[in-house]
Amino acid sequence: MIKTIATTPYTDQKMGTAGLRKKSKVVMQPNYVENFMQSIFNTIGDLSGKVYLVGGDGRFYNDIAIQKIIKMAAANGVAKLIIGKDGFISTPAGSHIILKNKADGGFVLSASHNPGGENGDFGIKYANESGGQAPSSVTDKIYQNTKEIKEYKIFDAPDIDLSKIGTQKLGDMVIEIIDPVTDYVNMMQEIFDFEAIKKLFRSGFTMRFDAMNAVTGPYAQRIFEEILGAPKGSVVNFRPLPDFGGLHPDPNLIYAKELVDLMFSDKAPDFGAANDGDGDRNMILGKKFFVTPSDSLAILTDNYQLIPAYKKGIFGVAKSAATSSAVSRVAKAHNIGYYEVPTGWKYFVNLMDSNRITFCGEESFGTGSSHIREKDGIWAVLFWLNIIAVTGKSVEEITLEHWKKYGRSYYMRFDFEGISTEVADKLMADLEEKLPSLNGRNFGTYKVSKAAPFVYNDPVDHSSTKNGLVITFEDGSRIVYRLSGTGSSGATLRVYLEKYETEALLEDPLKMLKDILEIAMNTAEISQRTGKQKADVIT
Ligand code: VG1
Ligand code: CO
Repeated sequence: MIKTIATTPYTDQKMGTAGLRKKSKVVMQPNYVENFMQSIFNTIGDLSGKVYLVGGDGRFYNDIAIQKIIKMAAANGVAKLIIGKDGFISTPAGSHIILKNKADGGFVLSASHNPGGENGDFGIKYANESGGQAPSSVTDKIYQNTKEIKEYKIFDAPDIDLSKIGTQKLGDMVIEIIDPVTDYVNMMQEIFDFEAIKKLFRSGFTMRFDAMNAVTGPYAQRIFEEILGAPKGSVVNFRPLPDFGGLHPDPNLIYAKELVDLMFSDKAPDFGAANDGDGDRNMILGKKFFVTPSDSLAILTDNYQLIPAYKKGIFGVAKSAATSSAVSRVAKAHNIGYYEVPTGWKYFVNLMDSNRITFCGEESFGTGSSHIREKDGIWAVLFWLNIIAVTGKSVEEITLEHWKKYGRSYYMRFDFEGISTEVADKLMADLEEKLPSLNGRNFGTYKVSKAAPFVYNDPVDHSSTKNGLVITFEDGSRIVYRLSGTGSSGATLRVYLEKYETEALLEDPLKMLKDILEIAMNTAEISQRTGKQKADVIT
């Protein structure tokens, strides 16, 4: 019943910032998923006794890819698969299942915040036994394997029914179908003060959670409406759809438009939040008020004592280099460890495993803690609700008080999308060459204090990673340039800007960052090289 099928390699199966991410049509090519999965299995080696989690965000091709993975796992000698009912699991819930069951890893079928559907994107995130995504040292080996693969193994059997919770077998492999929501909900109840949040809703507090027709709908309905008592209808777009109902499930001011329009209208509820396709990103809004993810990380960290699971104390905190410096000031005030890593959650995993950090976050709407090894959208929403419940303050009040205490890092990100890879690579290479000559140079009132690539030396495994180019000015303002590693075609240049202010706390970020934006555009010759006068997406 086990078939060995001859295949030829694809040359593009390299994992990026967070797994393999491609156009759905690319993944639908013959043997594409099979080659990739076999390469992972080959890289792991002996699979006897091994247990893996499998599930996805429900996007187009989830159902087909998952059946291939199940049959290949059985053929390759995997002992057991734990699978979310109907093939669904959010990225954070998946990480939790891996840790809780001491599994050897997992596969989350998602292209995260990228659009779905036949003309959208598909992806596979590969986690190892840490519960976090495999490090580059491993993904490099897998990529090597994909370039040499000659055959794969697959079980010749009918599709497995994923709709019933319980245990079944395929050959010698055990398949356990689980409710993907229950364990996750229990974990959240252990972390946060649910009683305080229930009381908050009983007092008339209102919220809107937009699941963007992606995986977190069932989690959000269970937690916010059924358990915490938010009015029915508080969770919208709660049904996971293969094409996300045409939405782009990226929770930011542009793509979560319906939510943003409501929150900036006179009908705004007290609190608004959204998650991305696979449930690891979050956006936090108050009435007519938006909290940047960088500020959110700083505010959560500053308030850790209000949360039952953290009140006895936390280890340090980490952020990606591109994220604003806001949390660094909180770390200093609380006298806890502080780390800066390259973009991508996998770089936080060693820091969590070695008890160096408890919280971490990225400017790209990712926040989380060491309760799992992925960022966690619903966790961040509950953290905010818990703070609001205990302090009785609004999102805006909490944020303004934070700025008064610590100052404000005005922060924005500018994305230049759909650039040819050649142009983008050359822009970065030329800019890197130019950096040393910028040291000490004046741009108007801004003086460069340091211009260099960002290099991270992991204190745990001693690997070294270069990611992005950073220009720092004497007043602490910064420009970070890097190329996206999650796109499915062409290149996206991301330009991250920040400026620190202690007096003018209520200005328009674009106005505050206008001069730095001009310096960033000119220094990298963005318009000349890309033909774009302005960014395609600004967040
Ligand atoms: C983007 C973000 C990064 C995030 C990654 C995965 O990567 O910038 O911060 O970790 O997406 O997010 P890039 O390389 O395109 O900038 V998601 O929600 O996969 O899981
Ligand atoms: Co995601």
